[in-house]
Amino acid sequence: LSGAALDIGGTKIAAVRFENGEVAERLTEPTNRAMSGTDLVRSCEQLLLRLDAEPEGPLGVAATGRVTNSGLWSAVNTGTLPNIENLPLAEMLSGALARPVHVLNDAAAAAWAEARWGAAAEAASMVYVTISTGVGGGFVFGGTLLRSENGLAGHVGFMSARESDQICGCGRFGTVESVASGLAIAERAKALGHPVTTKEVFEQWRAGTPWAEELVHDSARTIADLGASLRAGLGLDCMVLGGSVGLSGGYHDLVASYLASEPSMFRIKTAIAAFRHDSPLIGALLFAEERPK
Ligand code: ADP
Ligand code: BMX
Repeated sequence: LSGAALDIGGTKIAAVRFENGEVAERLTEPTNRAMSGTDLVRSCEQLLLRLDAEPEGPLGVAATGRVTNSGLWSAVNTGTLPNIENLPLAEMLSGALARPVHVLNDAAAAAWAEARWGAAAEAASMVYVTISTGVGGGFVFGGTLLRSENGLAGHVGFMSARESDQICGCGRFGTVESVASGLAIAERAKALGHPVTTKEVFEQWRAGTPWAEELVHDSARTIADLGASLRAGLGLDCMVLGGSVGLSGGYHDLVASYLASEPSMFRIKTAIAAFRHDSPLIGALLFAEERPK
């Protein structure tokens, strides 16, 4: 794998140049969620030009939000990214950088990397779930990445969760994202009188602090429940966890422990993303290079 990839997340943007499967260079910057869509794309262009002034070959892009078949990029949770609506992301980037650009949803891209080469390489069917700023998902069945015309396929973060009593930024009541995501964990901590980062909530959880334990357990139980529901609905073999919350030490084991209390039929096998934080980048570049139908 050689070439460039861009990952636009709700918290950070990463641009990486791969050479023979290794990371040759990485540039990151925080995502300015209040920026206009055009300015956000411009800042991505600047990052990519710093990475590679004379680029060759396709650029793979993994972006938070939905990407329609006609290439329009929109936030689903407009509470997270209020200014991203119907932006022709691939067209804008390919025009500015003079190279072919292929855009996928970030979790769909990560699913592709993990299903092809990573933790689910042996599985006939899989879901990748990122627990990050939001909660996203991507499905690969028998070597095919699930996609839909409206770009919504895979958005498991907007399915229902029994632990949530909140209106989600997507407009739905009681979603997985509104209880399990990094942003939700920090917001819930603040509401309990603890205005700390999600990482600090996790540190408090590891130190045995009861309020933090409740929040981390609610998140992990929700993801376990989601995995069991997806297995019931789709018969999936494997759920791969990624994102900074999903990869946080001890989180995967907690999800697995909640799944252990499900009837065996619904106990989906779980794994930690083999490519860790780089799954979306690797999947986006691989997909851009191969362009499977
Ligand atoms: P993005 O959503 O931009 O793809 P990440 O996967 O890094 O980025 O997820 C960002 C979320 O993860 C934020 O809510 C952040 O507070 C949280 N986070 C970052 N590091 C940790 C950590 N070590 N443990 C738990 N949560 C973390
Ligand atoms: C949200 C949604 C998904 C995305 C997921 C993870 C938006 C802006 N994003 O559910 O498209 O896959 O978050 O994204 O509506 P991340 O930024 O948390 O990595």
